[in-house]
Amino acid sequence: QSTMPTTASIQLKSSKSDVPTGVFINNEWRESSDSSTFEVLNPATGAVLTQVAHGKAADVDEAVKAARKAFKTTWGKTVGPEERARLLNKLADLMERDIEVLAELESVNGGKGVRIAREMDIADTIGCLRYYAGWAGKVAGETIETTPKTKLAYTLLEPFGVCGQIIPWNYPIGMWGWKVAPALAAGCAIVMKPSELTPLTALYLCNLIAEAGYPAGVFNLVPGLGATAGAAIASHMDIDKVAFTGSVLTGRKIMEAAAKSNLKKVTLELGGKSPVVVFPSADLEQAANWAALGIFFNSGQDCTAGSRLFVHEDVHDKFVELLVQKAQACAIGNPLDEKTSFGPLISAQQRDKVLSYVESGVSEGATLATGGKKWNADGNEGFFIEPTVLSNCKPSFKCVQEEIFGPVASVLKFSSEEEVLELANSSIYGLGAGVFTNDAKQAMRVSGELSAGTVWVNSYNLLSNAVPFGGMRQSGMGRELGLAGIKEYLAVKSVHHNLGEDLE
Ligand code: TXE
Repeated sequence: QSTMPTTASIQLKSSKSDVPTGVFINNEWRESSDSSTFEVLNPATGAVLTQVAHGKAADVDEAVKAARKAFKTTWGKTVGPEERARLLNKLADLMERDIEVLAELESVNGGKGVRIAREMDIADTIGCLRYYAGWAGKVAGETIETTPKTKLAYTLLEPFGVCGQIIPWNYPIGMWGWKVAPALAAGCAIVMKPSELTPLTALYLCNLIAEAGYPAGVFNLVPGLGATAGAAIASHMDIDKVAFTGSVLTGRKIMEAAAKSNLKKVTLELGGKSPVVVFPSADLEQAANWAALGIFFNSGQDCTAGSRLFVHEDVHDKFVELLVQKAQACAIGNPLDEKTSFGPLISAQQRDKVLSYVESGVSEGATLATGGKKWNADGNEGFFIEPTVLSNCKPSFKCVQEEIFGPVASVLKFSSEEEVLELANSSIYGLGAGVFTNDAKQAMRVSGELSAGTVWVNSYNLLSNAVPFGGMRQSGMGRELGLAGIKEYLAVKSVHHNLGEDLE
């Protein structure tokens, strides 16, 4: 716990990058209030990358004051929608300029294949900033007829105010973008806490926010732990809304803290145990490709991971054979290698949790069709595990019921549409679902019956910045992306305007 340097020099592929490691308030860097720090690791090697400032309640408090001031003065008073759009586009341009550093940093800290980080995570985030730049000033209220000639009623959509945003480690830049873009387009001010496991790209992006020309205090970043900085955001009396992505357990704590403090508005994007249903008429090769993407993309650390695979008995054995092939073909390796698409899990703890689910599946009677072990190249200490398929699973197994958040597909056999719908929908979660069939009527029927925030037909895990995303039941509340996403940052104000009725 030595005195914190304000930047760290991080070794990337062929050069080093200076990354700020402090608390970002009012477009300036500072140490945390008690000068404490926490360690950040490279999950592919287990090596310490740097120390980062450990923000506490006092830092969150300072950040909220800065955000409130910006909201009351510059940002909330004099900066109009066209300027908000220009700034978002400018920020997108700066991300594009620095895309290589960002991609390598995301790869080194998050364990993602660098090409995936560049072409998907970051490219999509740049798109998200531009998409919401387009909405700034275009989400309007309505005029409502009440009493003809004498009264006019209308609604205004006003920025919610100071928003807390707490994000996870599985898509550090992606979740940054989903939170920042709609909030800034709407005119809110932000106090964000990145995951303690992956703060580096969020820290780097602060400098781009200042360079883009955002007024001081519009965006503030307090790196820290959940129990310290995170809890302080959730229970702060002067934060108007908190947006969270992460586990159900933590989502519950955030709602509770919001309820016990100032009843701030809460939006939650939580976990999932998403079903993927393969009917006999499906193109099996395609179904296996998408299903493999659904469970192995991002090494399975994906809230919509298609982790419960229901396969019709007529095609079951063939499908499992194909899925095993796809699992074994995953490009596992050093994330900084352009070819790598399957990196390590984020931490030793996460890896051990995933392995314990594999063990429990096997002990309950599942067949380990492939994978299930740690994977280490050249004796490195990274947190890799092999892509894994557990077949012959039963609905009661723990590996079928609980979110694993790793590259483990649990395959179950079914015989009728009615039976599989019942099984697919019996989960506390309702985030994603997939259906593979070449029968168009069946596709309509089943996608209508699957209870999830997003249903994919003959594909999986495809997202668009223009299409709302979010969960049902314990997968969360509220929506991100699309028009629905910006509306979560706008409050409806109704104005009754009296034009002529006088009281006697
Ligand atoms: O998540 P947490 P963890 C699931 C996944 C994973 C499990 C545990 O199943 O195995 O969660 O991961 C902050 N008040 N998902 O422990 O705790 C924390 O600092 C306020 C699914 O890493 O939910 C981080 O910034 N904030 C998920 C963020 O919450 C708190 C993505 C997420 O961490 C807090 C990640 C508190 N009391 C994990 N405690 C998805 N839906 O994509 C922690 N945090």
